[in-house]
Amino acid sequence: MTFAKITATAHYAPEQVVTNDALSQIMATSDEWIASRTGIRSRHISIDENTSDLATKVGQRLLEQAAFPVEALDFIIVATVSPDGNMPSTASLVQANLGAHNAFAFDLTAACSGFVYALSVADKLIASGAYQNGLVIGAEVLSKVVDWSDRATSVLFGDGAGGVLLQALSDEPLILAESLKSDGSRGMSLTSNLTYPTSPFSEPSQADDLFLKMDGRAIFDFAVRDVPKNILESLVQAELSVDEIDYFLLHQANSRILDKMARKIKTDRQKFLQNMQRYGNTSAASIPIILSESVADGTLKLDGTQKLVLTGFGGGLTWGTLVVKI
Ligand code: 4VN
Repeated sequence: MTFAKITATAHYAPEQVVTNDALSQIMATSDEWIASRTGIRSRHISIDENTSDLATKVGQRLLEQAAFPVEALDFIIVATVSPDGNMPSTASLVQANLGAHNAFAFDLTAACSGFVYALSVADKLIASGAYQNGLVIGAEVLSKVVDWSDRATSVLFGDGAGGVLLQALSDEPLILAESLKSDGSRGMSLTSNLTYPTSPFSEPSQADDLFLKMDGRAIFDFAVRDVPKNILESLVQAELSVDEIDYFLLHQANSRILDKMARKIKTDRQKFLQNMQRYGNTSAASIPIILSESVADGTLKLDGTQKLVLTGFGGGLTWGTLVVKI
């Protein structure tokens, strides 16, 4: 059996950096308020690039880095909650932009767990033997989805994209253990782009609710209660102790939440990589961005020696952990 291997990582964010101080010029907030509660100091905000543009940049960088021929791509998965539109999918736009004419392409919607879900799915596509090479990209332009009149949420999010090239060329599994979870019964505590039937045959009852809305307390409590349990269950499944994990790459929503999680799973907080201070919360893009940055700065090596925990959590509700050997 041939397993998937991550052969390249890449990320891209729009050039425009917006600091907390810049936000305090346009709404009643402050660097002190944002930084002390979330760890976020700045974020990238797109002026004119859409989600497919960010994802295409990542795709180009992945192919370039691995000197990989675009026609050999079998699939492209884009995890996003801020697609260019419903049709065509953002992944289809990326396929066209790259000229990946042999690849099938689709978006996967699992909010902040999107990259973790997508990497799990892609791993199975390759493990099945049916497909050999694919791109898994998380990409978001959340600045078009947040409610800029809501200072409680708009300061938390940012734009960016990251991804990996997967190739069937390993005799060892990439994913040592995994646990993907959903609880739709709690889904209304984090919503965006809710739409309702409004045809001439409907009684207009509810108005569309396009912008992002979050019950911060509910999501905070969910993250602290359900996610550490999920990480520990995955480690049990992998028959690994917390100490055998080199680094934990968790969704970059809030550094105080990561502090609490590190305490709950009894690990050194330094092993929780962190970059939300420069990106804010980029939902499905947060894990592939920090993965790519950490490979680029030499913290992580794609040489089969390091074990990582990748954990996403957010809208759906969705959460999930992959224990991977990269
Ligand atoms: C996962 C999480 C969050 C999130 C939840 C709450 C929160 C981020 C509430 C309290 C507030 C500071 C901000 Cl844990 C969001 C997502 C969506 O990607 C996923 N921040 N906060 C305060 O007053 O301290």
